[in-house]
Amino acid sequence: MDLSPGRPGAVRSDWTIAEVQALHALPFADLVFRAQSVHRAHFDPNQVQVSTLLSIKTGACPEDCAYCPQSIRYDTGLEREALMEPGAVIERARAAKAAGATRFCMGAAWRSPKDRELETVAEMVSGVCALGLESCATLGMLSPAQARRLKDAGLDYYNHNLDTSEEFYGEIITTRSYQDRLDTLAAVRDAGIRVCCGGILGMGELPADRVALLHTLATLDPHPESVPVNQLVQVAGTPLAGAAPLDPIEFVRIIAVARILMPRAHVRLSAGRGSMSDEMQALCFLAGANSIFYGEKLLTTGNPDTASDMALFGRLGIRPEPAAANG
Ligand code: SAM
Ligand code: DTB
Ligand code: SF4
Repeated sequence: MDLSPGRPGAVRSDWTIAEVQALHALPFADLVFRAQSVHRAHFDPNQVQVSTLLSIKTGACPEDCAYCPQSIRYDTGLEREALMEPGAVIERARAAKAAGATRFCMGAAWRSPKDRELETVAEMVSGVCALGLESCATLGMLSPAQARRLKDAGLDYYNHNLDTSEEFYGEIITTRSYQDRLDTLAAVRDAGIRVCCGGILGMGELPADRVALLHTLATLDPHPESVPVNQLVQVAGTPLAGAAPLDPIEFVRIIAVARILMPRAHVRLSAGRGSMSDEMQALCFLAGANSIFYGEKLLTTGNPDTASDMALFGRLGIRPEPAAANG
């Protein structure tokens, strides 16, 4: 494929909303063919990156994200847990590596970390990197100095999702703004940490909100290195429990459009795989998804077991992607 500027598959940050809408509206076969063509120009189509998640601090979060079982405002029956000890986290990372993960992502139910807490996370990050794993953290909002501290500890990726369009954001979260999210993303980028940023589908948003989210992500310059596309995991007690389920074909379309817009990003088929058929996951890989969360648990909810994921990889001829060198 010709990757020179202006050709399909070239990396651009000047996408217009009209272009994103037009991709989203393509006949399904045309869209998936184009996404797979872009995918093949940049990646081995038979390799998928595998990340394992661990909740290092669980529940009692002051934010009001309507999807989240960890918000203190909703009674979801979740047991709160204090920040883990670094040694215990590193043991879990070792086990994830032994099971075949190449990246270890640590998530904390914070609005933003206190500096003392960040020091403990920095110790975890160094320990994870020393195992030869890629490290990722998601801790809420960061100041520029906090982002630099994590970079010094060796952090490879920071996950911070925009979740939906700016227009719909206020329907989902009232305790922070879209601009707060963009500010943290800029701090992470400026610190030299790779950016993992995506969203959640199936929260009652309109197709135009999904298009707008992709447009925002694809006009970041540079693009996020990693784009998680989550399907809402409905948790009883959260305001979004009972939301109308998303059409699976629409989910695959969003994966395909993300792949075309951000050709070099790893597009992660993230939360929600537990309720997807093998055939739907295969369609997502065909549409350009090339990363998954691997391990029986996401943060607080379930994920397919590792044996069934390896069996699915086997049936599809997919190999786990080797770890990139740290740094
Ligand atoms: N507290 C930090 C924050 O919100 O940035 C980090 C942890 S938070 C749990 C990380 C991400 O998990 C959220 O941005 C959201 O995209 C995703 N998430 C949370 N609950 C979810 C759910 N029920 N279904 C799908 N994704 C979810
Ligand atoms: C992301 O985009 N999805 C992950 C990760 N980043 C941190 C989290 C999914 C959480 C699903 C609900 C739960 O298990 O608590
Ligand atoms: Fe807190 Fe993050 Fe959950 Fe929002 S998504 S309630 S910030 S843990």
